[in-house]
Amino acid sequence: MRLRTMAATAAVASLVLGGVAAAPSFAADDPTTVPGVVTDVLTPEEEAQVHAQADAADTVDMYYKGERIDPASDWEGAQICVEVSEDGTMQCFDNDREANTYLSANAPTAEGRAGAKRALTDRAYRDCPSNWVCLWQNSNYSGRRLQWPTYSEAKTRHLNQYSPSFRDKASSAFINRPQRGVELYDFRSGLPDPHLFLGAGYSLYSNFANIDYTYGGSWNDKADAIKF
Ligand SMILES: [Ca+2]
Repeated sequence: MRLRTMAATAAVASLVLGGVAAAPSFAADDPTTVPGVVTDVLTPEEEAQVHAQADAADTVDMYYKGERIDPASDWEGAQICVEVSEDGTMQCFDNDREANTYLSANAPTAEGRAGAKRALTDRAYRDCPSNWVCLWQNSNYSGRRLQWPTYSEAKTRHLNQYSPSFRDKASSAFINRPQRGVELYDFRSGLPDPHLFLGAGYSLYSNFANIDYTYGGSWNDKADAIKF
């Protein structure tokens, strides 16, 4: 059962967002394909808060091969763009080895650096280093990827700032950390905004087409913003 009541959503919201210790836990050792998802709509108050935190007009500096790029240029061929500063700055890369080599020295948190370093030698590495959150353009963790670190406090980003690749494009995710889930939002005009909680606990979400959307259909290619 994917669609739950408002009460259940509120309970999960407080668990996920209220504190590290109380976050829901799933299988701790291995990534799981069991989606610990909850989807519902925001209250008007929550909606106002999210819109204030993530504006479609937000911009972010993105760099690739030492040059600043225009996100509207479709990343100039890069495949992976990773947030490397709390101000939202992204560094983009051709492949995992390049990304993890850079991040093992330059990620904004010690855990992020450690995860990238481990990924360079881990034979079971799954394309999203430990202590990071990843969102892919296609199902089954394929296509272009956005990647965010784990800060002490959650951040909300509008996916439009990484366009044209990511608004209404996200199709799979990996929450590769033990605690603190991720929330995705779909901004609607004239209707309450749906949101989707993805549980933490090294959780894999291979295909958003399998997650029911509040107003019918699925969450595939719907997300406009992320809280990580
Ligand atoms: Ca949308």
